[in-house]
Amino acid sequence: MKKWIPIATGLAAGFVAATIAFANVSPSLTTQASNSNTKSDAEKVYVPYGQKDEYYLFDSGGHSGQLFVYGVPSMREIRTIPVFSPDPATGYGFDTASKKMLGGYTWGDLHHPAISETNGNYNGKYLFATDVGNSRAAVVNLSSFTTKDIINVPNTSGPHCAAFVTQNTEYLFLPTRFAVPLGQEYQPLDQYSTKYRGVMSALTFNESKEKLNIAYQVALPPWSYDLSDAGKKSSGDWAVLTSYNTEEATTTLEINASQADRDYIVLFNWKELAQMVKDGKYEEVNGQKMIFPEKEKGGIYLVPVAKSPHGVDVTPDGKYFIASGKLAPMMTVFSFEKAFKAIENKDFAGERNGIPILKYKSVVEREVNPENALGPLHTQFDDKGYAYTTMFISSEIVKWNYKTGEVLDRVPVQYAPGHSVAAEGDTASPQGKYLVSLNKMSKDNFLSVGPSHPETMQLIDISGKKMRVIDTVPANPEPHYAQMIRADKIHTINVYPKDPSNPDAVYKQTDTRIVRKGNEVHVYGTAVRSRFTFDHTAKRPDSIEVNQGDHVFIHLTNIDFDEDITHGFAINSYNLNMEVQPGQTNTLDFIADKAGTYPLYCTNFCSALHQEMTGYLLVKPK
Ligand code: CUK
Ligand code: CUA
Repeated sequence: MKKWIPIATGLAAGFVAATIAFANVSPSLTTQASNSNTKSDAEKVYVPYGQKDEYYLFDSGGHSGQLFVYGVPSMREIRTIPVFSPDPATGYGFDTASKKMLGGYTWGDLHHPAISETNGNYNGKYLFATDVGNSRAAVVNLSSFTTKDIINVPNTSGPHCAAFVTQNTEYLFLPTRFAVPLGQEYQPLDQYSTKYRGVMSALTFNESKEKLNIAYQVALPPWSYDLSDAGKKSSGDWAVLTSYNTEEATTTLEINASQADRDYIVLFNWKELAQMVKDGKYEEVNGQKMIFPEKEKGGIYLVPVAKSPHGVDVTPDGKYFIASGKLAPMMTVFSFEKAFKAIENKDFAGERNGIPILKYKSVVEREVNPENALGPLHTQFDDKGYAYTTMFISSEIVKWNYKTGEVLDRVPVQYAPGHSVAAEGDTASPQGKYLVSLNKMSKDNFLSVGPSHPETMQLIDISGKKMRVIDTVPANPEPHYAQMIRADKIHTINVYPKDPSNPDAVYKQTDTRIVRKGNEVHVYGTAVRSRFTFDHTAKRPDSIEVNQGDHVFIHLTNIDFDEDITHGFAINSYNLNMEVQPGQTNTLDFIADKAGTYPLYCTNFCSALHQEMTGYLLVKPK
């Protein structure tokens, strides 16, 4: 049993209550140690050689811009999927298609992954994600674990809370964390309340084209919109998001955005909003269809909530939404049914910016306030109807019954959990079994690597009455949200199928050729163990000769239709690398601006003769 010495110092600097909270949490460690179990913790996380994990965990890479894939329960990292930032190892952001997709950005901040859903359950086909850093959204194909499309979302700044999808992936909503003037034009901050907006965007996904589209946007008041979730079943047409800084402060938000006792949950009916757009009740703003709630009524309501909330999560039965207090030490359970009734009866307590405010009392179901639990952020669910809420400040997970408010168990985590993720824990059918706590600060869990410690993920067995931490692993910065899906729901391809319609693809060495069009040179080549062929008629088929200043396109097809035989392609001193997976065609284009002789080689070890898989790029001086 590990012995934890809580280190309050610095961890929750500024939170006076931190020490008290730790003092409260510590005794339960003893309870955990004496919680005898037939299987040891080591056995529970051990996946024997030759066997596979039961779940995939897709973990947000935060400000790395990437997505990390783990297996659960082994907690082994299997793959990094580059999404919003380049990845030199796979050549993502180097090859022509992914470079275009990244649009010149070399950084992203991926907070929330969301797996596509059918009837409120993960279908394992796609994963969506948003970039808070550069206001983008992306879609990852889960048959190849590759990013297929990235879209820039205008009129918005820092789409944080999403991606969250509706129960049949009709929409993907991106509410914004920062309010900005529409189109991000210059406006003095003194004009904040009148000229700034917090825009929420509704995106659709065209599966056959694997393309994201912006369907419409809503110009919400200039507040910060934080987390959000879509309804399920009886609340399936609705979605909720939390707001803060309804004070509309423009400086020192730490103090000024926490003045008012209440902020709001935004409750909206996305079907009604879509109908409004159909009926032309919108204005065109920078090419987008923008609904202005102060001009067109309907579809959006405000629910008062304890100040500066963070997460809001819909229960698996779709009946309630739970707001986590962040600053208020409680979880507030709201009833959709009550909200619908209040809307029907027009039982409003006024409005803000034209949006009706529902009465807190007419929507709230209960407030749950576990003793000394501080900083509730996010809630997940299991298969038995229990909720699990992360407590950032008191560093624990609280298990509770959202139908009765009864607190059932608490387990300390090390330290400061943001989100947690349970197996399919935000769907209509959570699996129970496992919960992973995504911790912001590890504090001495691992060998020292200097002043900044790695983050951690802690695997918690939630199958029994008592939660039990069974493993702790280091995590790359920075786990925000994650999604855990049953492994048998993911169907990956073994090789890329031949695509006769792709003009860049060459499937036979005898079809390889180099075509010149003015100063553009197109190389249609193949890679196969263990040689490149760029022009089969040439004296040296594995070398390319161009003139200085030529725009060179290398279209390379991996004709090893054999699982896991991936080739790479790099040109020495040209700062270029790309990858071609089995059966895949990929293009790299560059200006041959440096004259000289440059070896080219395969970067991915592919056979015993991998070292021999080389050639030359000869650039003839002008
Ligand atoms: S946020 Cu990071 S802890 Cu981006 Cu989901 Cu709450
Ligand atoms: Cu091909 Cu190494």
